[in-house]
Amino acid sequence: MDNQQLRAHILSFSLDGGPRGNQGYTRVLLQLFGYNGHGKSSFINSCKYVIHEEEFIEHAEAGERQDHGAVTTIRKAYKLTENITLVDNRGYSKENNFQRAEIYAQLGNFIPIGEEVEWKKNYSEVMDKLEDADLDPNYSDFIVPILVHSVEHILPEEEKEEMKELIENCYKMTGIVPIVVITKRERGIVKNMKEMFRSLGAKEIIAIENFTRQDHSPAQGKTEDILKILTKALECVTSSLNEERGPRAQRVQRRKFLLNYIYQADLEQEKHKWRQEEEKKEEERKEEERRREESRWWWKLLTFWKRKYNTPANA
Ligand SMILES: Nc1nc2c(ncn2[C@@H]2O[C@H](COP(=O)(O)OP(=O)(O)OP(=O)(O)O)[C@@H](O)[C@H]2O)c(=O)[nH]1
Ligand SMILES: [Mg+2]
Repeated sequence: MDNQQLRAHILSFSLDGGPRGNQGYTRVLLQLFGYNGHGKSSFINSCKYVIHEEEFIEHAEAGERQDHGAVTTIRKAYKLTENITLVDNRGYSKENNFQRAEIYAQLGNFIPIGEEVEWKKNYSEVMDKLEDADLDPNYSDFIVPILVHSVEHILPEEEKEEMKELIENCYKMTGIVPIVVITKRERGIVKNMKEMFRSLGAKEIIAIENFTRQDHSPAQGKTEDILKILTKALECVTSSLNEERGPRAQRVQRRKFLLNYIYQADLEQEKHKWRQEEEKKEEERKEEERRREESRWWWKLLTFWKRKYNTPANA
């Protein structure tokens, strides 16, 4: 298919086309996630540009912060077509387990769209947030996760295991292996990055160059890559809807996984605190021992000098 045909296919996509109908889903939600500054917001602008616009518009604010913090902090939805919406989730840097739980909650749509995402630090804070969101549960969004990763960020060995777990858990939360979008393709070796993600369990990996405020001159190749990602995402939806999905039962299953994850994160944090306290106590005990040893030493020295100089000369 050429770009025009791909565009037409995306614009006319409907959830009702399969043999089992839409199974209760009314829209496709493309959930973007990934590290801060890797190009999630730019990807949204690129999608809007290639689907609709004559001119480039920055719908989602994109940029870089001096302190490497997140530019996007509010979880926002951008309607792409009648049936497809993109969600710009809050990016992360080096997350702890509670931040991860919130990423999973964002991915599974357990956190309302349109709200500021503040990373929570403990069990009760995360649980409060989830319970508030559960007042109005959403069963009708078909979620396709899209992991956005810059080719510039080569993962150190210790982060690879975490990324693998993230990909696996993302599948558990959505039923779909995330599509990996490698951004800034001209700034690194795409082949190596693709191999790395494949070794971590990713199946669909597409490298792109986003349209940005600085560079948005029309380019067939760039447009095609972005249309390919959207087409891939819709293929996932179609093939998934050929199977029985059961949105409600799935949501219950995912909620269980999430609660268990938060519980484990809490246990981990408690263990970590306990270990830190034990280490502190051990340090204090050693310090006390050292002080006692020192004072014993001084006492011995004092006794020695006393004996030596207090002894009468004629004794
Ligand atoms: N050259 C190039 N620059 C890009 C590309 N994608 C994004 N950028 C630039 O990278 C910077 C960060 O992009 P954003 O889209 O704001 O990244 P983000 O993932 O939304 O970041 P947060 O909201 O902070 O999590 C911006 O200056 C973009 O112009 C790309 O494919 N190529
Ligand atoms: Mg952003």
